[in-house]
Amino acid sequence: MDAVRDGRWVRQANHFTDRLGPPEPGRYRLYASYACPWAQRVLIVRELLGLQDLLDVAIVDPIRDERGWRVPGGGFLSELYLATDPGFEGRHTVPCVWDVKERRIVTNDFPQITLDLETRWGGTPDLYPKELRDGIDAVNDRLYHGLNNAVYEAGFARSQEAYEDAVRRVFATLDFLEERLTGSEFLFDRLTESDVRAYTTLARFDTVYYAHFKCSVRRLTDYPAVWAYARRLYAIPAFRETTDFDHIKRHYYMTQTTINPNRLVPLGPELDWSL
Ligand SMILES: N[C@@H](CCC(=O)N[C@@H](CS)C(=O)NCC(=O)O)C(=O)O
Repeated sequence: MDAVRDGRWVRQANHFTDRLGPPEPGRYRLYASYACPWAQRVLIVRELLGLQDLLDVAIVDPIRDERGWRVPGGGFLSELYLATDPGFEGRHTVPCVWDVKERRIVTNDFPQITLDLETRWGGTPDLYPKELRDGIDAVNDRLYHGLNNAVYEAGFARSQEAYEDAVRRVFATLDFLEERLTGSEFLFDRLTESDVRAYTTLARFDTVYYAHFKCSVRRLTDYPAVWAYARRLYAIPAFRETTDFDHIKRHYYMTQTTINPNRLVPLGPELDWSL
């Protein structure tokens, strides 16, 4: 389970960490939410690499209640977790990959799922090219601690100090991205895994993280290069078609009731994501 240490919110470790075997049509099913940035990464990569026929997808209901994520056809994601490990006590999270043949969750290790699709299942473009891997890993690490997870650390902080530390990291990372993307189309010389990881947080930034997680020093739209970059990615079908602002808003504002107890969903902001 997540922990709170000195007012800091600490995410639970990923519990199921087996690796995906070779692709086999009908064998693996991805459970994902359009609301969830970690799950959207996998949805984007699946489409970019054209793996739709090899990896089935089940999209969960955006509103989670005390029983957790509701899966299509009735039932809850927790049943799959408990079928795999009856003693599992953590949160039942998306994304996770269910092995239809062995009836078990293979992995909920979100950073590894996309890398496995890229390196073991293939397809083009190559989002994790060998010659760029060290650089991509370093940028991904920076993105995780300074942006992807830092917005959650800000939102769920239990002390002013922990909140401020997280928010400073968020805006330092946006400053870094602004500099890196000024004059560049992508974070590297082509589209890579790092762009997928950056995008899913940027897509939620002004709509959710700014208000709900109090990451409100500046808006994404105040960063000309980063905002143009986010819209450039949104223009790519794999990014756009897996971005559902309605699921995103209803999920965060209606499910995370410790920080939004009245479950009101804001009407704004009005944003024009077209290029
Ligand atoms: N697997 C990671 C990250 C994935 C994650 O946090 N997914 C969220 C949605 S964005 C989720 O499924 N939460 C379910 C819950 O908290 O019960 C974790 O355990 O923290």
